[in-house]
Amino acid sequence: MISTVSTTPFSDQQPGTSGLRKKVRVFQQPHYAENFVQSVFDSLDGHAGQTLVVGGDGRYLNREVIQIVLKMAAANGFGRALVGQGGILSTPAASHLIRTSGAFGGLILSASHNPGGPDEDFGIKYNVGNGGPAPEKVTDAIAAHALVIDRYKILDARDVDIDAIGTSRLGDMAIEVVDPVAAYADLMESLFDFPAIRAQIAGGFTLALDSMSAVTGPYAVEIFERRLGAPAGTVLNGTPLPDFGHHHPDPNLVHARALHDRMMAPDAPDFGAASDGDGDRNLIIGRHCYVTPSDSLAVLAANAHLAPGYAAGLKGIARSMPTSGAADRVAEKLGIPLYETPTGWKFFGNLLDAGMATICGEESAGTGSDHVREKDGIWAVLLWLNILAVRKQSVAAIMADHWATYGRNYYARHDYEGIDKDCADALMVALRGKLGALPGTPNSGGTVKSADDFAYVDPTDQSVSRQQGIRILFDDGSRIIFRLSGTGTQGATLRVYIERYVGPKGELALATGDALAPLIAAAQEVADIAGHTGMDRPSVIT
Ligand code: G16
Repeated sequence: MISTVSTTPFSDQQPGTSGLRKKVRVFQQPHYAENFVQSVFDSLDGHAGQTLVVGGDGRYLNREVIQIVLKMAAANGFGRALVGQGGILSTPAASHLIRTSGAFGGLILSASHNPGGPDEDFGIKYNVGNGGPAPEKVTDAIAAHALVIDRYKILDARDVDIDAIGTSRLGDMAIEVVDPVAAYADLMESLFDFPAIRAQIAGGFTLALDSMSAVTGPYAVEIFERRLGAPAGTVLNGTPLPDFGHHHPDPNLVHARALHDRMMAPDAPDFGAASDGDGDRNLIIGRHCYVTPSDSLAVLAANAHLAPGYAAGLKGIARSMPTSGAADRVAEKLGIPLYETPTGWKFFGNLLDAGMATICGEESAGTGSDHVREKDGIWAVLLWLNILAVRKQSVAAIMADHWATYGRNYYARHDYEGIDKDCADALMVALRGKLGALPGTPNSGGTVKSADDFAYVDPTDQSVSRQQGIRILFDDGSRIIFRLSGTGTQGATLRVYIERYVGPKGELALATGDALAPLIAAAQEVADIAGHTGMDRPSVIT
């Protein structure tokens, strides 16, 4: 029987950079998850009788919310739900499943790299039929519905068994519990030269892959240990845990410190990588060689043709605006277009659908291609391994060669976390207020060439997204960018992105902090970060 339950709106259900992310306790309020799920369904047109994909990264509350989603999907007229066994689907695997099943869309339950557990974070994200995150016009509609919602529909029914693979029914809706790993692993095998990678591993090439007790564990064990023959134990922290073992599943130099230290040790493996809560981010570290996400995008784009899935070359490269310009130089050399989008994978979907870009990437440790419509951590690791197997050089040698060819974009992101939201807003307002006066003025970073608030016009549908980050551009091509994170759940996080380009004949082996020191000082001078935030240094540098 379908119940129509009266409810009242919550004022805080506007999706951020990637869906709705809140503390678990916020989601545990009566009607909270239901309101948001109904607001998603109310924003859809034509979903009756269609397929919905449902899965998540296994974090605390995953299983409970899956039951709510299934009962509400049945009550709202979906014809079929595909659920990852145990409620597990990595974000890229969910994207693949949406695409291959012809689903109308999917609900992915994850707060990505944010920590999990009863006192930590949960999230719900809606992906559309191309497998990608809902574009802004959909998330705007969801936000509008959430503000006026007065009822939701849910089936009164027993919980569904999501642990046994097979089919069942929930009211008029069919439920299929599917293997979350196999089809995704097959997709990877179709793109990359598995025999070459397997041969290199058999020849003694060593790997350390940290799944951070999050969703990629089962995927990584299947692909790297079973299909590619890496020794058992290559995958570290490979069992998904609801609280990620009390860790923060964010593959950066702070939270993946153990992997970093192992890769810097005298007896380090040849290649190290980590992925995040829902498996879409990646961290790449060669022996004694950390690779920034922006550099990783550039190297992958420059060498993608070495992998069978990309042998025909790339149609274009897309990167988010704060991501360094390293990929731009690769695009220029390849004679293909480079697209600069706002932060958020959702902005790549149209370019990929239109066949304008093949590879996309972001400074926030995301890289991916047109094989799905999400960023994909394991994909990035496999493309690196394919390139290493063909070039038979170390990661450090490949980086040195890349910089000697294209020059080097020294790059760092400084995060000021947990600051008061009003203070963060005041900093951005003050900065916006002085943009017009900055060009031509000198500071520690050099002379400001131009300053603006990034706006994006999507070349496929002409939709416009404004206020996507403040850019201070210098005469020598250096940049400082300021924006507020859209994925946090507490206070505000100010992100300051700092970049300096040095040509192929310049100094290519500086320590990043030294190379960027004048620009770091300039960021403080221009934005008075310490004055606004009370912090004299960032909480995280990546
Ligand atoms: C999400 C988006 C990414 C974006 C990142 C950073 O990543 O999917 O496209 O780059 O947030 O967002 P922000 O700087 O606003 O915190 P994820 O991995 O959290 O889904």
